[in-house]
Amino acid sequence: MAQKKFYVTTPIYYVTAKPHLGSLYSTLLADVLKRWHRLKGEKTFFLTGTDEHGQKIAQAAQQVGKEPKAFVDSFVPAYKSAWQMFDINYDYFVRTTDDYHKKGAQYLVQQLLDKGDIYKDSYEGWYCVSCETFVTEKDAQKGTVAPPCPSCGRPTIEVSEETYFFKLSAYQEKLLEFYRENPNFVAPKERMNEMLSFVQAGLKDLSISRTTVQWGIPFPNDPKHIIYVWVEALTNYITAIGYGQPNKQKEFDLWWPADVQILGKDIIRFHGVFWPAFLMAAGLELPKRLLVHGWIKIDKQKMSKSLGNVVDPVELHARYGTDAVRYYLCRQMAINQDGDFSIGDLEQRISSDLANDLGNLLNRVVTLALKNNLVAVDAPKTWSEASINLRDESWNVVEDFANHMDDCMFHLALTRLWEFIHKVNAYFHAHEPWKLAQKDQKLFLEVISATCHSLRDIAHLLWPVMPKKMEQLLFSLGQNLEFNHDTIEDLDLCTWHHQFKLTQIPALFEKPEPTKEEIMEEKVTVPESHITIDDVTKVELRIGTITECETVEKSNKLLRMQVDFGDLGVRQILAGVREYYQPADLAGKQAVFVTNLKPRKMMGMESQGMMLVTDSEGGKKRVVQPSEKAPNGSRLS
Ligand code: ME8
Repeated sequence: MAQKKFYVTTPIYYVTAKPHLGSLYSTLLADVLKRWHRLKGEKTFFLTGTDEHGQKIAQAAQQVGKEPKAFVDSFVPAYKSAWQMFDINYDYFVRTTDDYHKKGAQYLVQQLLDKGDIYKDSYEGWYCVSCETFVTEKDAQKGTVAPPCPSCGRPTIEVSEETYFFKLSAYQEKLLEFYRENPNFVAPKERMNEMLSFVQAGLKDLSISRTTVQWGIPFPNDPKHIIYVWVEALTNYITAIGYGQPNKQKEFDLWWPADVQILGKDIIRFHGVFWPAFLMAAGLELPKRLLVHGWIKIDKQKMSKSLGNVVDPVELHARYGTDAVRYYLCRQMAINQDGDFSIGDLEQRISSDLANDLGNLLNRVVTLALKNNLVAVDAPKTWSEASINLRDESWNVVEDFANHMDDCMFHLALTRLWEFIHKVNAYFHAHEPWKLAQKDQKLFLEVISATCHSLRDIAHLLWPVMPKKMEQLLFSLGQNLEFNHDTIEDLDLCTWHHQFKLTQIPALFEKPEPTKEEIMEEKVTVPESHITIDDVTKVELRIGTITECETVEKSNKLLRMQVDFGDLGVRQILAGVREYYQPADLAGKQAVFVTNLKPRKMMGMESQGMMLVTDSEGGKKRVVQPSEKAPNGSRLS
């Protein structure tokens, strides 16, 4: 069977500033996808780059008194070094000022001219320089002279110029037919619907050249015009792999069409409507899938260069390192939704998911084995029922994980994998292998081997997200990640017959040191003895269902719970009841919580509420529960 190919792209970024967390996010998703397909044995190609022409760049350059080319040149190294810092393993970096790109873009426009899909007329209307968009009458706010841009809200400018139009309206039906036949063309579904309604509302012909802007690629046979920046920018996805270059036809045929094109929801119209129409007109295949992700927000606002609220990936890297940030972005942000960036969440993920759940497990198994002089761990010939159950679970996990990854639902894949990591921890602890070492050598060896096998599977699956750390983990087990395989089956996951040669390595993940403010937060405040009714109504008491409950590493007091508050969402709450309850006693139960308490840090983790308990006989604390089941999130009064 011929090796499958996988071609993934990111948007090409406007180089008016250094990259920020939003640009890192799209680029990281492409890297994770590339690595996932590489892991499955496919031949992969990952393209990213920079969008360097147009009025926006020309204006930004002029403001700092630079020539546009010198201006863009000054930013490109910052992109390349940020991507390197985060182990972004792109195959090619396209710049739209590159010569082959200029020729390829002109070639595409020539195809549309030859087809008779372009005509000359004049454009009178508004233009948003920041989005490089013609704001049509349909989009404009009625009655405003120069309406704000419907996408970014900035003021538009009035434009009146001779222009070439592309007959976009002629493609309306063809596009609708294509969407109907390819319902998964855009993921997630909500975005597909958004695009459908835009096209159904009627498409107008699109202006595709400018005469009042010079910084761009000359229009074929009419250099007074430059090609509209979006037309040539979109073309990067094909020029970078050889389009318009006769000596690169084979390369182009190998990679095109793209398998996944990643973009943020701001630019879906360009990718989901204009781009397919250009490709149809040029007689080229359409990309197989557009993956449209939501915004990373700061304080509920989109993070963007122009709002000046951007998080610098370089600073995050300096404090938390490559893989922790990669993991956080993939796990915390649901791809189909906007997500708020928070240092608290990032640190909590590092402490609990990475350092506690994963790093400690590796450290414990290796330390314990080596302490008992077990360096080479052979797989036992027969396994006990508990180990077989764990192995069977690893089969399920690999299947579920693969389905989520193929679906580009990274957060779901990781959530599923962490359920397994919790199970491996539970298996390890339940066997108390530190006692077995003296009592039952055979079972001791079995527990060490089963844990190592589980860790081997976990490390392979996690490699696309945290490549360096997972290579270190595998090294500690005496395993290598080899890339001479053709299918995921060749990786021999979940087949528990491997031998491990253990080496102690430094802790995989360090818990972040709490900052001064966090230490202050942990202090208990003493309540005043009398309060007024206003004070009482200030306290929001609600019913929630504990959907997950688990112990907290190194704490003999705390239990960590996920609590469902209905419309308020699911929150993490820590409660000091471990002495009185096992996690299983509370999972699935309803209880009463204070839900408007300022989030507090405990053992480096954030608690987003407080569970009410009462004293009972023998000084035992008991959870306060409603006498009958109440809707999640309902308020007590
Ligand atoms: O639009 N959250 O470039 P651009 C998540 N040059 N992703 C974000 C983000 C945020 N807060 N902010 C930006 C352009 N992005 C054009 C693209 S492609 C042919 C031309 C990401 O520098 C997201 O992918 O404004 C968004 O679509 C892209 O950066 C916009 O980058």
